[in-house]
Amino acid sequence: MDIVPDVDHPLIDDHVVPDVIDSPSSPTKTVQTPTILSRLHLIDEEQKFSAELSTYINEKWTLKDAGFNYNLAAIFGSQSTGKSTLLNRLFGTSFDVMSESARRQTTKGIWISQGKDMKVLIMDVEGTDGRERGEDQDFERKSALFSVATSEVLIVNLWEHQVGLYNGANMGLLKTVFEVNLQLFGGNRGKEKTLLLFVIRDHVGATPLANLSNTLKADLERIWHGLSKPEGLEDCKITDYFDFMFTTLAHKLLQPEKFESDVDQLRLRFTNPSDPNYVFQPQYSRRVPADGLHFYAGGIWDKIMTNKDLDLPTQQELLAQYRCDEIANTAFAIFQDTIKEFRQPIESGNIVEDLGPKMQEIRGVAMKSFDKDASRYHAEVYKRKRSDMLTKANTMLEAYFLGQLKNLHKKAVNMFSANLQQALRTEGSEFSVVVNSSKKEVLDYFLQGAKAIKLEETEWSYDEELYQLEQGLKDFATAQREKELNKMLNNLEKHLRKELDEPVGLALNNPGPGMWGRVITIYQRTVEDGEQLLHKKARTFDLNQDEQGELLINLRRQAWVLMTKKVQEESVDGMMLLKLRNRFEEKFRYDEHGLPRVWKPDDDIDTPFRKARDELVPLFAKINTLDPAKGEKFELEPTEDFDFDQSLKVLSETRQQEITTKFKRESDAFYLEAKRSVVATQAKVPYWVGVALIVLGWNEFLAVITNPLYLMVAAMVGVPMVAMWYLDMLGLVETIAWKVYDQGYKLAMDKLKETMDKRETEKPQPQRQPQQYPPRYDSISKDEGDIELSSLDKKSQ
Ligand SMILES: Nc1nc2c(ncn2[C@@H]2O[C@H](COP(=O)(O)OP(=O)(O)O)[C@@H](O)[C@H]2O)c(=O)[nH]1
Ligand SMILES: [Mg+2]
Repeated sequence: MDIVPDVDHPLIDDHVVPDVIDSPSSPTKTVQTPTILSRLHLIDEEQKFSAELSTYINEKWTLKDAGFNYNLAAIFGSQSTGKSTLLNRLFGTSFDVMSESARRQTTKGIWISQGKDMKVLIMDVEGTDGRERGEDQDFERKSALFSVATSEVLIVNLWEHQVGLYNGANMGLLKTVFEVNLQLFGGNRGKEKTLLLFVIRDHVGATPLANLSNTLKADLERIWHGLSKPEGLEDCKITDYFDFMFTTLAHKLLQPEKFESDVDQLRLRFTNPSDPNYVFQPQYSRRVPADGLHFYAGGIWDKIMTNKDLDLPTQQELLAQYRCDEIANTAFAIFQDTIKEFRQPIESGNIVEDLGPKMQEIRGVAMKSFDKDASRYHAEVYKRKRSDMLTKANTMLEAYFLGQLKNLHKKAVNMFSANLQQALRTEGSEFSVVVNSSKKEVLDYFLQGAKAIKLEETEWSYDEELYQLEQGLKDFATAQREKELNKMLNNLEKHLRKELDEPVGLALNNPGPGMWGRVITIYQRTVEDGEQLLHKKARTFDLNQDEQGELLINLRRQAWVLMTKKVQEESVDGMMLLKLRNRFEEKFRYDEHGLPRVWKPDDDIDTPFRKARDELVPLFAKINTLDPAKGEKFELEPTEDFDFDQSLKVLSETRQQEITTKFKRESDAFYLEAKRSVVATQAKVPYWVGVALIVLGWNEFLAVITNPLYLMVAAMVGVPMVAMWYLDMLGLVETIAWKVYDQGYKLAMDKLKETMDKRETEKPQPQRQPQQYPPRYDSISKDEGDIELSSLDKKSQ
C-alpha cells in the first residue's frame, strides 16, 4: 500500500508508528516494507463529523461496492492503556501512539482506518481520563455511545489491575453507556446485539482469565442491576443487548514475545470466520452498506450531538431512504436519457418497432441498477422505494404507451379506410363482408400492437382505446356507406335523367292521343332499369328489406319527378306553341302519306282544323297516368314535399286558355291560307261565257276545222297545251312564257336605245361643262371617268 500523507494529522516524528505489519493469515511474524495506512479524523476535537468519510470509503479504502461485506469495530478504554498500540498491532493501522519518552497526549477525537488487507473498519476512540479531566466526560460519553451504536464489536481495553475496581473510570463510563443505550435502543431488544470484547492488558498470569472474567461479569451484572430502566423494560437482561467475550494479553514490555503471540491469536478472531471466537457474527451486523456508512454514522452523531432520541431503526430507515433516493435518481437519469429516443418518432405519429421489448429492457436495466445498490438497505424502505421508482418509470413509459396506442389507432383507421376504398372500387365485392373482415383485420392489428407494448408490472390498459377504435370503425363504415350510397343514388339519378330526357321530349314533340301512354311507358321502363340497378347494389351495400323498399319507392318518385320536370320544361309557352303548330301543320298541310296537301273545293277543311285545335291543347293539360302496358292507372304515394295529383297538372286553366288563344291565332293563318288556295283553284269561267263563246266563235271554229292549215296550226298548239294541262305543267309553261316575254321586251328596248343613241351622235355635241362633275372625280383621269360613267349609265339603263 502506498503511503498516503494524512492531511488531518501529519505525521509527527515523536509519534511512534508501529510500522511492522503482521500478515493476518500467518502467525509467524515477517518483517515487511513499512506502510502507513491512511486514517481519518472522523470526529475532531471540535466534535465535528468529517465530511470526508464517503471519499475515504469509496476511494482510499475501495469499499465502494463492498455492500455489507465489511465490518466495523471500535475500541475504547482509559487513556494511555495501549489502545492505539494494540489496534496497530492487530490491524496494521497507523493510529498515533503516545511516545514513551515525550508522554504527549495524542489528538483527541475518534479516528477511523481500514485494517490492512481486511474489509474491516476500525475506530480508535481517543478519550481523556475522566478522572483527571471532568469537563471532558461529556465527550467521552458521546463517543462511547457513538461506538456502541455503530460498531458490531466494541473492544473494551483495560489493565489487569483495573479489574475489580468497580469505581474505576471504565466501569463508570460503561454504566452511563448502558443506561443511555437502554433508553435509546431499548425497543431493539434481542434484535441487534453488540459484542463487548474485554481485552485485559498486562496480564501477568497470576489470576487466571476465568477469575478475571467472572469478576468483570459480576461487576457488569451489578451495574445493570443498578440501572434505572425505562418503563416496560424493568425486567430486561444485559444479555438481551450485549454479548461478552474476555481475553488477556501479556505484558508488552515484560513478556514481549508472549505479547506478540497473544496479539496474533487475537487477530484471528477478527479475520478468520472459522475461528470459534470469530467476532463478526451476523447478529451484530448493523445492516449498513459501506456506501451508506457516512450518512448513517453522520446521522447518529448528529442525533447524539443534538441530544435527540436516538432510534437505530429510524436511523437505518433514514439512511435507506436517503440512499435509495440517491440510487434511484442516478438510475432514473440514465433511464430517462435512454427512453427519450422514442419521443420524437412517437410524437410525429410513427409506430416504433419493438417498442414493448425495448421499453421492458430499458426499464429492466434501470431497475437492476437500482436493485444492485439499494437492495442492501432497510428492506421495507428498499421495497417502497423500488415500487416508487417502478411507478415513476412506468408513468414516464405510459406516455409512450399511450402515444403508440394513438398511432396504432390512427394506422388501424387508415388501413380500414384503404380496405373499404379498395372494396368499393372492386366490382361485385360486398360492402358488409368487406367491413366485417376488414374490421377484424385491423382490430387484430391494433390488439397485437397494444399487447406488445403493455409491460409487466403495470396497470396500463388499452380497453378504452380499443372501444374507441371499434366505435370509430363502426362510425366510419356507416359514414362511408352513406357516402357511397348517396354517390350511387346520384349516379342513378343521372342515369334516370339520361334515360328519360330524350324519349320524353320526343314523345311530347308528337302530341296526340297516344302521347301520355308513350311517356308513361318510358317512365315505367326507366323505373324498371333503375330497380334492377338498385337490386344489384343492394347486395354491395348490404341493404335490408326495409331500406330496399324505401329506396325503391324513392326511385319511383324520383323518376316521376324527373319525368314531370322534363314535361314542364317541354311545356313552356314558346315550346308548346311550336309543338302545337308543328303538329297542326303536319295534320293540316300533309295528307296521311306525308305528302303536301292540295285542298280541293269539296275537301273538308273545318273538321280537321277544329279537331286539331280542340284535341291538342287540352291534351297537355294533365298527365294521363294510364299505363298502356298494363292498362291500369297507377299512383305514387304523396310525401311532405311531393304531391302526386299536383304533379299531374301540366297546364293551368289560364295557361290553357292563353295557349289556346295564341294557337288559334296562329292556326287561323293556316286556315285562311288553305281557304285562299281553294278559292284560287275554284275561280272558273261562268257557263254563259261558254255559251257566248260557242255562239260567237262557231264560224271561226268551223273555219279552223275545215281549213287543213288552220287545223294543223291548231293541233300543233292545242295538243301540247292539253298535254301540259294533263301533266299539270301549265305553271311551268306560264313561267317560261313570261320569261320569254321578259327577254323579248328587254331585247326590244336595247335595240330601241341603240337606234336612239346613233341618232344622237350624228347631231352636233354640246360643250361639256367640267364643273358639272362632282368634285370627287377631279383627280380621276378622264378615260377612267368615262368608262366608269358609261358603265354606270349602262347599269342604270
Ligand atoms: N505496560 C504496557 N505499556 C504499553 C502496552 N502497550 C503500549 N504501552 C505503552 O503505553 C503508552 C500509551 O500507549 P497508547 O497506545 O498511546 O495508549 P492509548 O492512549 O490507550 O492509545 C505507550 O507509551 C506505550 O508504549 C502494554 O501492553 N503494556
Ligand atoms: Mg491512542
